[in-house]
Amino acid sequence: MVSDICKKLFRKDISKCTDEEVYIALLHLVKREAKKKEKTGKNQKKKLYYVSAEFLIGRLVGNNLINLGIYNDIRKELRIKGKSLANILEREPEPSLGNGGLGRLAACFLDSIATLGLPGDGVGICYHEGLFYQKFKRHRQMEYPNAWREKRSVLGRSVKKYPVHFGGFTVHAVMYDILVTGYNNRTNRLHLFDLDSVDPSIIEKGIEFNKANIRKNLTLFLYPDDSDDEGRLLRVYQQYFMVSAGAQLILDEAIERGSDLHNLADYVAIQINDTHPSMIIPELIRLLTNRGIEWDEAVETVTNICAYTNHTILAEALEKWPVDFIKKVAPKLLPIIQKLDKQVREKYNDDKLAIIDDEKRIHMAKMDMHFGHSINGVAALHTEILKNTELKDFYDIYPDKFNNKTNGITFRRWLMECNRPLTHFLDEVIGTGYKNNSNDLEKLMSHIDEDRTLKKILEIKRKKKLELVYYLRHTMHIDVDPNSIFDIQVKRLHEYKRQQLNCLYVIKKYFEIKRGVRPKRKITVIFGAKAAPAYTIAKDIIHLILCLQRLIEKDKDVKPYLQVIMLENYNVTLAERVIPACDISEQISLASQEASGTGNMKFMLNGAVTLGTEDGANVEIHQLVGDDNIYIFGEDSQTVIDRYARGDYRSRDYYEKNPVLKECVDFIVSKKMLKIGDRRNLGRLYNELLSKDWFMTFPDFDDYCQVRDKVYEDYEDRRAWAKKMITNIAKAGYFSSDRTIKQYNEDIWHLK
Ligand code: 26Q
Repeated sequence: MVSDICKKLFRKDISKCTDEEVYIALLHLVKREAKKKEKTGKNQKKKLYYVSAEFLIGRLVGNNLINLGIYNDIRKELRIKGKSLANILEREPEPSLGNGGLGRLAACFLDSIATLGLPGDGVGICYHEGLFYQKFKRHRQMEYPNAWREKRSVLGRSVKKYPVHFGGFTVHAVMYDILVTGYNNRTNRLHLFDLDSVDPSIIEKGIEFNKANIRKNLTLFLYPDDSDDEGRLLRVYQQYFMVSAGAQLILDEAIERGSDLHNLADYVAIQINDTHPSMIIPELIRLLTNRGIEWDEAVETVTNICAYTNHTILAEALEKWPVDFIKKVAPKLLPIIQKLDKQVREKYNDDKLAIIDDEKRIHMAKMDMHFGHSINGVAALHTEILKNTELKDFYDIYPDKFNNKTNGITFRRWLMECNRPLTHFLDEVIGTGYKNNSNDLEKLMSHIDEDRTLKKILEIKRKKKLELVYYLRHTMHIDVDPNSIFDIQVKRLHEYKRQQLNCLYVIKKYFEIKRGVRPKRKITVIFGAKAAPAYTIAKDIIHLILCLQRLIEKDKDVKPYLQVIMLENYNVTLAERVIPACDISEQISLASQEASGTGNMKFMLNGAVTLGTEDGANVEIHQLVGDDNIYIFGEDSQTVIDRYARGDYRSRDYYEKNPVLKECVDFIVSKKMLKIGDRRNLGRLYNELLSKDWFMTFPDFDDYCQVRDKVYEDYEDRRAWAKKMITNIAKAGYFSSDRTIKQYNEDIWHLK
């Protein structure tokens, strides 16, 4: 198949083609085959639009080959011609069009929507540069542009263009499409909007650029911060650009499918991925009233179409835009939002429920909750916290709108693509049914006492560890002992995720080893994380990790027993290498703070055992695998929530009462550390922990250390450990995003 395309494109036999040429041929092949599975036309009535500022899709060619069912054939075809498919796929740049969990979830959802054969497209922004490329220099994070678009890529320019009216000027959004293949099923699309006038030459040092020139910078960067203030206005421009073009597309397509706009809710469902696309609500009301629909009817229709997902309880992530921003960016929306606010105030006469507060800020989530028909959290605990605490006022007036949709992951990428040995083994032992019905993984439980199965599962883990060792050796020039325990924490860097707690344990181990108390087996602690460029403490934590890495590497006494690695530029591609090689999955957020987590699910599916708090989806993992197959530590969410409410946490009290903890914390600013690192960074982090420790690492420290030591002890009983691995894999079926999407469809979208 590829051979024919090579002949046509390059007029030579595939064996004479370069890898680059074969890659181009694969792009052609994938697009051609995917298009054959598109279902357009009038026979489909209702369609879903998943609107999101982020789609962290990762590399697509290999994934498409799997979903199209031709991966093995192509691999064989290439092998006969002396080509390695795996090597060729390495050539693809990763589209990193997201920050982390929320963006990756959107990508998993598109895969599942197509796999279930549902009509549903993504709508987003075609950033030129994905999330910044991270490098380490002098033990610090440096940020660089991360271009991913090439002349020939998975991206295709469409003929569709939509005007977007900003205050004072109009631009034209151009639509680009990426084909989204379902596994043995239909093809949908991801529509990404771009602006022709955007100009990459305005990029200055690193990822700095002129934030004022909207025509030149609008879609240049994925705005990388979940925390800082700079560029907030640009972010609002991006959001309005996306939803205005998206809303026009949605209406056009609905009319094409036969809607007269009065019955739009029978033709369209919109899922609003956190508050980033919330302006689609007033924008749709605007467009409908412009086209002759009465105000009340327009509001009711839009309410019936839109549904909102909340991904976080962190106050700083709940978007509140100043009225002046909207006046500047989308002046036509302001009167609409004001009218909606007035309606809410008249009905409820309660400031807490109002959309616009007394500081003239627009609460996007509040608009979503009043003028959408569904509000969902992303894991059982998260939804309960929303109902009882964060969004309680809204739960009181709209109890029926609230529902939970525990997150999931696509098994195509996070098992079949990234762990082929495990996939083959499962095929052999339980058949291939689990690929369409993930609950079939449970069948593995009936093999849990077989020596062969236990041996095999350990072998597969070893193989994936060796692959990672090889990769780290050849790309990052790091030597890792494959016989060591791989203890891994990879995720965005954020204080609430508590990479700093992991560091405190590392320091404690370091002291023990120095004193001659050595672990039975070497421990390799692996981190991977990007910090928002303006998030100072997060960057200080990266500095701490890199300093520890260096310190231990240079210490002859400690090095044989302990290694710390901070992976550079952690992204989806690297995740696919790291996760299958993991023994212990660190999911140690402060209870109540991690809405769900999805990395936890990916690790579990690949046979890692979780060391975690009762937070997010960890709670559900715990329930599924039982006490013997997960390691839980720390205070529970209610204790944490109550302590926040009392406001009486004083980290210094813990520090003063606990000499072991004190020794570890003090080490951050010890002579040894200051010889490697910078006093400003390490001192700031030390002070932050002592004077604030907002995410309460100290109260969990003792328990964490004890439980983590127990994990290492248990690891030595290889047979018992293999059973834990098997149980985790067998119970991971629940976390397929196919299940999540079925639930969204049954409860919210109602697509046929
Ligand atoms: C908001 C305002 C201004 C600038 C940036 C932002 C912003 C950007 C990104 C706020 C939040 C995000 C991303 C949030 C996110 O990734 N949340 C994660 O979502 C996952 C999928 O549901 C969950 O599993 C994680 O627990 C949650 O942290």
